[in-house]
Amino acid sequence: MRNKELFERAQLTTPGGVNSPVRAFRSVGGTPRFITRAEGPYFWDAEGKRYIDYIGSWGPAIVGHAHPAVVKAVQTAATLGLSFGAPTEGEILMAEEICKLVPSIEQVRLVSSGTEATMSALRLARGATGRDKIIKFEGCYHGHADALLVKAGSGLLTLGNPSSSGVPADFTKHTLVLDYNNAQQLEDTFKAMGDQIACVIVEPVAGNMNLIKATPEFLNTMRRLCTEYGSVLIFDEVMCGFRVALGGAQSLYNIKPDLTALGKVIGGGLPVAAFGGRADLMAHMAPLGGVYQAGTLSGNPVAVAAGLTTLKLIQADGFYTSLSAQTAKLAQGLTQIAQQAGVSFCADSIGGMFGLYFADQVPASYAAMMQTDKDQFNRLFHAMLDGGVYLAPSAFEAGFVSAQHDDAIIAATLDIARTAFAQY
Ligand code: KE4
Repeated sequence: MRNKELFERAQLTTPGGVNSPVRAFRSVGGTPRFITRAEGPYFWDAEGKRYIDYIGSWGPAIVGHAHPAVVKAVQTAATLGLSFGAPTEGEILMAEEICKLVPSIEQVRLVSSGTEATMSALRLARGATGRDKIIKFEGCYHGHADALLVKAGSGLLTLGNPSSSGVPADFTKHTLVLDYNNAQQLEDTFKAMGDQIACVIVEPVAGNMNLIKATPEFLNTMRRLCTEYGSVLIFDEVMCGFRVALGGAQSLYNIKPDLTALGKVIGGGLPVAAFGGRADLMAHMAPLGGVYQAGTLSGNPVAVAAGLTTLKLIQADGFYTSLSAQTAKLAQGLTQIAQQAGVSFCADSIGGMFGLYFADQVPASYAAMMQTDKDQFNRLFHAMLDGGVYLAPSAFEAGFVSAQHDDAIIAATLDIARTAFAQY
């Protein structure tokens, strides 16, 4: 009852009772769980029920919730003051760590959200090239900057509202929305207007229309065309950065973007995001150049303490080998259980990210993803929730595993899934 009471009360003062739409359970139905605390792979709701958590705050909790080292770093930083609005050594250490781990990033600017990171990268690409047109892909979500809220995935797709109201047509007339994993269409578009394209922005591993991996051909074509036409290639690694590999998706595909947007993991759960890349591009940023961007809490010392500690922890030997193995175990186990129950279902994973699909094969495009059975997903979601497993509350979101999801946790999850699929 307490969740229900809290949800009713929350709606009196906050639209939909939530501070981010996907949390409202609109896509899956039912009452959102109000979380009181989290530790390792678990979190607890206001009724004291424990869940195995596969959201991990949508990616940040990669080392597990309330990791002692991260909490200690935050506590120590907080005693020294919460925010100064002046440069700190911690921001240098953070920038150096990001540049070390993501070699395509020669210079980086810290911001407070993924939206700020992609919005700033877009403005930089337009400022540096003097061009207006941008290319994004249907089903990819890059935060809620106006120019990008066109057939975005994530919350908007979940709400069945492929583009946001309140965004004037003028703000999106330069945004071309193409099909993810369609290299030929990209080729044709550049042939037609490549000299007008400021940038291409892409999730190299898409996680906002559920999980879809880019094909190497798609990304290599993008890289070649951007180089040929002088357009900026922006990899939005807010979700997949430090999630699929230590060097992000770009290290797996061995492709060097011109700019990268980062977030989530680099804040370890506190508000840190970043954009960065080629030094010649970043030199356009104020106060050096004419592209303006600013932020009161950019590089906040307490948030940087959480992020820096997390970045150190993920560099432990074998961290991603183990994380990838555990995530694959989950995906393969769920697929096996569903197929034994005669349910048309499959799952995929990469690094610490996974996708669940009520379909015969893993979708490779937005159109294929939209063909998956959303109602069947919603049934699974609630059966798992009742059993104590918290999946993303939408058929169009990816799932996340932490370093604390050990064999016992995966086995417990699969036991609950066995019961769930038996009801199909
Ligand atoms: P934020 O502004 O939410 O920090 O980041 C926006 C963003 C940018 N780029 C990518 C690839 C992202 O996945 C996101 C945010 N992801 C969603 C998860 N689907 C955040 C969850 C939410 O909207 O509440």
